[in-house]
Amino acid sequence: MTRLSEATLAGLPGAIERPGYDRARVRIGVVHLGIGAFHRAHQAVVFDDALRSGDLRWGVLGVSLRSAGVRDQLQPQDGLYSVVVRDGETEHVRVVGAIQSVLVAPEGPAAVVEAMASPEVHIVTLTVTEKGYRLDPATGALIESDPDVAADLADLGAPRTAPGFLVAALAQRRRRGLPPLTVVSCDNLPHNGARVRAAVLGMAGRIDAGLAAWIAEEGAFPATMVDRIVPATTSDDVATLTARLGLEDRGMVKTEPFTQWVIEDRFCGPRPDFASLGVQLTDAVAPWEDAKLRLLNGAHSAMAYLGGLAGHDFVHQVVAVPAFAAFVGRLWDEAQTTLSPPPGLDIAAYRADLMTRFLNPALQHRTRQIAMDGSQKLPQRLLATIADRLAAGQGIEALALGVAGWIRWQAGVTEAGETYGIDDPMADVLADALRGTADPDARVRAVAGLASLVRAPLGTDERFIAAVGAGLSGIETRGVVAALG
Ligand code: NAI
Ligand code: CS2
Repeated sequence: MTRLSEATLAGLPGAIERPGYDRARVRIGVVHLGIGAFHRAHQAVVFDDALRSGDLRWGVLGVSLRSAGVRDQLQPQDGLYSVVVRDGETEHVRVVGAIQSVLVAPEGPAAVVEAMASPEVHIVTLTVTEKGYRLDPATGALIESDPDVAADLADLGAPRTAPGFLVAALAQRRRRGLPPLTVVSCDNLPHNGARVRAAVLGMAGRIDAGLAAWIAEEGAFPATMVDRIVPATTSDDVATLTARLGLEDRGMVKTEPFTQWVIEDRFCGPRPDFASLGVQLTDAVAPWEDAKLRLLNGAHSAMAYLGGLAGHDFVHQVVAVPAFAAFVGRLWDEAQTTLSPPPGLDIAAYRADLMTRFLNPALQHRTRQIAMDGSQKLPQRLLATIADRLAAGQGIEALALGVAGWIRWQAGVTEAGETYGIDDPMADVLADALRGTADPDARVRAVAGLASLVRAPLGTDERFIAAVGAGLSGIETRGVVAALG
């Protein structure tokens, strides 16, 4: 099948949106680490809008730190790919041209460092997943026992980790008398700017104190809140789009109409006119971040485990069940008392919008995809909320049931007997902790005792252990749906 490319772009059906600017004149101003689906549906679309506005400084060089998949999807397509926006029965397709090329870091780490050290590059964005920063989920410290972190600390000549590439590139820029970079984490982490800054300074400080001081003084690591539901693309998605375009686009992504990007107004160099592109610049990202991570992502994770165990493959199927929708409402009732909503955010309206987004059947958002990396997600999505509720002497029944669902998920078998793998960097640690536990209380204490997962003092709070234990006991003895209450 003929692929989407510069040569075939003009032949697309008329209704398909095209880049609309001369891609040959685009300069690369952004390097993105972690060229996955979310970047292509979110940040790259904003940079594409900047290019459409006539500011041709904002082309993107994508980098995968791990595999060649996306490079092999996009290179034959000259970097072009479709963003397929689905909302119920409606669909809109836009071909994005912002990504100029993709590098696969393990094939040539030096080329990635050189690209990041280019005088025309001012911004590095990242979506390397919560685990990609190599930080302890509970403490936020660099995991120096991580083999790749240890290798980077020993020799930055061929970096392996996101912090390693950032430090190597910043060192190269400093040697060449260039300004540092604005490093923009777009991962679902609280205080993501401070976290990536800590990872970079932690590594730089171990290598060259002067470099670390320069980065700390001159660099910028703005916090962000990012939001757009972007499920993993399936082969059926590609086939359906091929039928519509008459061309094959293996780099396509599917998403929803909603998109939001809130960025701390802290840059150390040039940037697009974000405000004109619908991006919210602020000096207070945390209230936006807390609301999104605790309401959207907290509900997502609780539904992924409880809904997945009950046999639901997709988010829209979970919330279509009244008992689950009511449970999500109770979880939000608990979570929202811990929030300080930013000006302009009406929590009741936000909750209603979230439920509408969850109910969108066209997204086909797999509960299994959300369930992955729970050890990296639950600290900010459920555990921090629980800690705040307990500190205020408030109940945590729904939140605790979400955690109980995650513990039960570790068994690797649904209530119908379907088995699945546990996709989590702490899967073995959790399996070892749970092995041989005799009852729900023992299972909860085994998990609560993992200091790199459950920050003190929550791990020894008997209220936490009792509430999660009650939830787990309900799931194990009465089943998920009955345990929902
Ligand atoms: P994806 O699976 O399409 O891409 C993940 C990217 O992260 C890949 O490039 C992969 O190579 C890289 N990666 C994974 N582990 C890594 C590691 N240890 N070190 C370096 N790179 C690593 O996933 P997608 O959908 O692009 O999501 C990525 C991240 O974006 C999420 O983890 C989340 O933090 C954020 N996000 C995702 C949303 C979504 O709906 N998909 C929405 C909002 C935020
Ligand atoms: C999801 C998020 O996979 C997951 O963990 O909860 O990727 C979610 O789709 C986004 O945060 C929505 O903005």
